[in-house]
Amino acid sequence: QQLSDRPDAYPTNCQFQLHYQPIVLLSTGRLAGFEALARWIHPTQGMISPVEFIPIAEETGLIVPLGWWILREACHQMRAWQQANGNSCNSLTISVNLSGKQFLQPDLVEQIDQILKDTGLQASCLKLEITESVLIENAEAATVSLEQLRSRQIELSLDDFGTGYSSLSYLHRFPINTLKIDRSFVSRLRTSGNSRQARLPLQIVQTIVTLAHNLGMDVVAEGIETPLELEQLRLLGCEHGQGYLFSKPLNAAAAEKFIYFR
Ligand code: G
Ligand code: G
Ligand code: MN
Ligand code: NA
Repeated sequence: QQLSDRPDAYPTNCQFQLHYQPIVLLSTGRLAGFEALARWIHPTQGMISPVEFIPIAEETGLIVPLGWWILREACHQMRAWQQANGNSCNSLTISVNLSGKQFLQPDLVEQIDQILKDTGLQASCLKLEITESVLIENAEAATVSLEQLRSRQIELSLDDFGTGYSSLSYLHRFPINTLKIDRSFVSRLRTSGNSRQARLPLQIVQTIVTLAHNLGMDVVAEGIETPLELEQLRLLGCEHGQGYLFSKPLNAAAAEKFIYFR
């Protein structure tokens, strides 16, 4: 048995932790789920951002066992929250980022099946976040894997939308449920005024939302920081959002409180 199959085989001084950022329904502000975000708590350097260690883990291949540990931990945590709440929050989703290398593993679907089985989490509560570049560079294989995941009712999100190739010709081929608008587009909504230039950010987001809806996808806006951004996104019909306006990523104990007061 591989180490990646056995989280209990990790030392208790494991330096990785997951934080959880709430994703809310913009119309009501209610909690829809969380995005799991990895943190490396280094004994001397303190918290190291995934922006630093994920690329290194990718290069060394460590992302694969680390990625399975992250997925297992996130599924286990969500199932534990559901059980602790008498299953009243069974419709909450847990979103987990998959790196390109992890997504392209030949045993991807088997690993995910095993993790769902072991943790007891319903497939429809799991949402996998994949970036568009991974899908576009590996379109054939990606389509097969995505379809296998969808046939299990696992949800699929396209992460950081708008920052990569945004190959519109490919987008309709992938069975994606949710499009996540990158926070760079959301933060540009902060500019105000009525000039053509000032309205451009709003029009870009509107175009993305319309595109997603026409393809049967719902939309999560990332990085919402101000009430003005929230209001504009609501008016544009964007269903879900996450960002510091609602909450920063929280450790498990703090995230659990968010469930109680949802
Ligand atoms: O959480 P922020 O907290 O700094 O995350 C920064 C970036 O790291 C994001 O682009 C996010 O997608 C990525 N990231 C965070 N956690 C994970 C993870 O568990 N796996 C992968 N592949 N990427 C992650
Ligand atoms: O997967 P991804 O690239 O989308 O990861 C989300 C990243 O965005 C994480 O690093 C998270 O800490 C960060 N983040 C979440 N909400 C906000 C926000 O409101 N503002 C900013 N600047 N960053 C955010
Ligand atoms: Mn993400
Ligand atoms: Na993103």
